[in-house]
Amino acid sequence: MNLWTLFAIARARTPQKEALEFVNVESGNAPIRMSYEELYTQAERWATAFAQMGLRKGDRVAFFLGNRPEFVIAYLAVLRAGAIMVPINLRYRRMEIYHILNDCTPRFLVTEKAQEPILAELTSTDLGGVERILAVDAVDEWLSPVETQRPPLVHGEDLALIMYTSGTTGRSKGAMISHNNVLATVTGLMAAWAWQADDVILLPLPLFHVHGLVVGLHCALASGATVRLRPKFDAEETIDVLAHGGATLFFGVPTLYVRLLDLLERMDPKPDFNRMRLFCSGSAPLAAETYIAFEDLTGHRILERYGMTETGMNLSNPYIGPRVPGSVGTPLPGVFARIVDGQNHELAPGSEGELLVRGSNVFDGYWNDKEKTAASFSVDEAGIRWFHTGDLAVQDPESGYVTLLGRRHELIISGGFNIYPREIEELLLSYPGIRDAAVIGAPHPEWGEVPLACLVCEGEIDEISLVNWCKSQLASFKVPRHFRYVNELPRNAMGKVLKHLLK
Ligand code: MLC
Ligand code: AMP
Repeated sequence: MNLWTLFAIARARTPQKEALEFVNVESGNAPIRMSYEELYTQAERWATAFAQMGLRKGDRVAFFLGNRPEFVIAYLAVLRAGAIMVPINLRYRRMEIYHILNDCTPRFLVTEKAQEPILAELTSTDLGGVERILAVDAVDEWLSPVETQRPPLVHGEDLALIMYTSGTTGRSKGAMISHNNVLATVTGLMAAWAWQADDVILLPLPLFHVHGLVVGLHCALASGATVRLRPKFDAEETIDVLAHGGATLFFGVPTLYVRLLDLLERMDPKPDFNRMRLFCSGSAPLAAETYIAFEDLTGHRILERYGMTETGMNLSNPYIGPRVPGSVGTPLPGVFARIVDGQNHELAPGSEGELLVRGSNVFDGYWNDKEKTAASFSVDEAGIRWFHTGDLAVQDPESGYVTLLGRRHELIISGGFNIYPREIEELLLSYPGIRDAAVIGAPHPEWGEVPLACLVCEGEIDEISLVNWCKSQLASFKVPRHFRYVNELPRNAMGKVLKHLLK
């Protein structure tokens, strides 16, 4: 079994069913619709073209493109060809793209014409040996009519994805995710959330992350459901689609719910989402106030779940049964979780500690990084390997529900995107006049958290120039929103900045 066969089963069952609908409100273009059969045929054709251009099993293919039907076609084609998809956050800029391409050395870079100005800033060194840049909206240039070839045998243990996720060292690490890992999350969620073939999901989340790609797209395609894909989130259009019975499911990061609420509060009369059967939230903590306000305004209780790039989905509130605001529920089918102290001893329910997980959903390690892989796992008394999530948690002794309390590491989550302070600190330190820098997360009503930089400077710094310079190097959501100037940073005897004091 692999992810292509999972999709092929759905296509064999209902070939004429609509798999994908794509609407770009800004462009005003007519919707694009594809049946399971059409998606299958196109993906096969692209897989053959990739193979003819020299793509082999195990090769990496980087994706730098927005949500669009061709993303799905190309991705399925990569899986069919036995290659590994490496998605890149579209907001990433030169430094970040350079690191990913040079770390996993993809043979092809799949992109779109709109990204050409950004890619034009990359030198051949930045591209890390990419042999071909394939724009999905210029297929005439590379998609020649070809005979279908016999695809390679792809096993469940083979890698499907390398997804870059923030690293403690400042540079992101490539999580190696197998077909089986994704299958485990998908089958677990299909059972837990009662996915059905007549489900329709409105999906504006980016396909370059686990949330959009695995929880949204793969679950839908495996269920024979319909995906209403959007290039970006638009609160007005979302409410319009949901109020007209256009979907049964909606998944968002908390920022999306904050924006929906903002609009819903101003609407009179309130829309009726009566075809909707499930609103889910994840990727960052959903504030209890958001949960309550959403229920008050819509009558729907948001189902909060918890996952990670490295593990897919781990815990979830129940589909049937009480959903508790502020809690992430219990382990999904096939997932095992425990909460441990600093010596990796399992704690009794009610005690706070680090959350460890294991299961077929958990990845095997980081690409080219045995050291960080080893540091992320531990082996228990029975010889079983557990992944250290870095998230602090407590389990309710009565209900068994888990509540997340924060993170062991310094990760900042802004609107569902991860930011590692170290990466920004290193950049700030290379700016003339900055002697020392520390970045922390500041609370923000819409984004959850935003980066705030504490700087020790020689003389005055022009903040506007500094911000513009940072934006030219990094994704703009990582650029500090606030600056504070201090004479020195509080450090412990080891020289480590005491960030809790800065906060
Ligand atoms: C955009 N901006 C952000 C931001 N996204 N700032 C802070 N945090 C963010 N997340 C900034 C841009 O830098 C830009 O700033 C300005 O907002 C407008 O950009 P935009 O691209 O037009 O924004 P918008 O389309 O409105 O995007 C907001 C968003 C997006 C919430 C829709 O951030 C998003 O799709 N987030 C979801 C991320 C996600 O799917 N995470 C899942 C990770 S998987 P400027 O200065 O340039 O104007 C995972 C596992 C799990 O964590 O459990 O699911
Ligand atoms: P990523 O590396 O992008 O996959 O982010 C994973 C991290 O997102 C987890 O380690 C958590 O810290 C956070 N996260 C995901 N879901 C939730 C949630 N429901 N509540 C709080 N934090 C979450």
